[in-house]
Amino acid sequence: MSSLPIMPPREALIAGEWVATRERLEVQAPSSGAVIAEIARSQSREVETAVVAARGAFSGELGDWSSWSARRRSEWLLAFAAVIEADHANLAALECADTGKPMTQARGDITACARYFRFYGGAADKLHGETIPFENDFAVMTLREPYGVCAQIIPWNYPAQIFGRCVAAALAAGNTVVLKPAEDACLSGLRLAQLACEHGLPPGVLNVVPGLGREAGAALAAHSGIDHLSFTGSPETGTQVAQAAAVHHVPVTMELGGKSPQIVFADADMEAALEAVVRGIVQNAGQTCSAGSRLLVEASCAEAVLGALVERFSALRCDAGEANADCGPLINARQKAKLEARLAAAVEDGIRVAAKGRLTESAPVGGHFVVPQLLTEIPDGHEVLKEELFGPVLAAQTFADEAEALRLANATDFGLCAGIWTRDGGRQLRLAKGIRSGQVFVNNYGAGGGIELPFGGIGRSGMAGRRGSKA
Ligand code: TXE
Repeated sequence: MSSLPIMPPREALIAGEWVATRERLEVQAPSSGAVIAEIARSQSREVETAVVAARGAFSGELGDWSSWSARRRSEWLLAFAAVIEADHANLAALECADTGKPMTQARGDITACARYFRFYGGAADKLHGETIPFENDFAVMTLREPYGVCAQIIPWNYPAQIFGRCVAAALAAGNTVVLKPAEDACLSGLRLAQLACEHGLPPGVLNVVPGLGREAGAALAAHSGIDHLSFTGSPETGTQVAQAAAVHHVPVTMELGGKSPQIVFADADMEAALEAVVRGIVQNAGQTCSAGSRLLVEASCAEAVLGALVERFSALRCDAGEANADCGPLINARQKAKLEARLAAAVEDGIRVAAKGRLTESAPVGGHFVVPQLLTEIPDGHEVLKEELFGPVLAAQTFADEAEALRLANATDFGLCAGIWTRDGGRQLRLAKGIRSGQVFVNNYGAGGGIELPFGGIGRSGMAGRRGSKA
């Protein structure tokens, strides 16, 4: 295994100072189970001072952020993208150690994080209002104004990317931020915050309160001093967070996961489809909100497609992130136990594990590994077709015709992403319109959505707005 990267301060960042907490949380490497760091365990006290600092920075009582013009914010964000790129190897090593994801994916995530800062840096001085024709003696205009203090609660699956997506967008518009990273993976976020301070971001503009969801997260969601709340995580926690924010009429943006279908017709470019179907579920060990976790395959080609997938799944290898195999571990023992229990129940219900990948011999013993698996012969309406398993597990079904494909695609409360694989142009358009989903890809599948594309879902996948793009 490679040596550990440069560690950032593991404290809370409040008003530009690193503040130690009495209680600490251990951070485990998912690849080995070894403790690699201790981080601050922020409580409502730290959240309170962080919100006060963010308010001070926004109002102009702390630092000079409120006097920064849109152009100056733009220049800072663009320059910060270059700072991230200069620290790329270190940030990627931190992300790989902290999340267990294969190194190539960790590197891609840091590149994406820098691109978010570059994209929103470019947008910062282009957020125009409108003029509205009205009665002759009126000149009517709309002003695009910042919310103020933005609370951001982010998960552990793509910590650096989601940091970029949330923080860069908020700063571009002139907001200040209190960020609650996930207790399971917050090292890249702390390093990014450290770099931002060193790079001249005024105190209080970005505050970070590492800690537990039920403590720091709950205190932040319930705080009356925030002006907007953005949450990425499970639907269940999302409900609690949205209820807490509603008490103070704080607007929320919720990104809550998915059960996204990849629909393969017999006329598809099979090589491209198979490649994307495997990548769409194995990437990040399936711990991706937009993972293509369901396969719908046309009955007339099902034997050939499933046969090819059995071969591909059997060839997949799991190992520590640093070993850069096809698939890394799950984030923690709890997620692994939850997934294994669901898989055992599925087998008891008669579902067939048609293929499994393998753990390499060099994989560390204490890692939270679950090998990639292909499930077939699934009864209609079974839990594995409806619930987010959040692991490298693909649930396959067949369909007879386009109407059945549409019915099955929509047979879930989630609606985040979908992939349609067919050369038939009419069918592409009909299905793209008919599928209840925030994004639909045709002959492609882009888990993660892309920086420039509006990303977000409907139903249980989330509400109130999109991430990425200028949406
Ligand atoms: O998520 P939580 P968990 C889904 C995925 C996974 C499941 C559970 O299906 O299996 O969620 O993962 C903070 N008040 N996704 O338990 O609880 C927490 O500290 C305020 C989908 O890790 O939603 C973390 O920062 N905050 C997903 C964040 O919420 C609270 C990404 C997410 O944790 C809180 C991750 C509370 N009461 C999991 N409780 C996606 N959409 O990509 C927890 N948190």
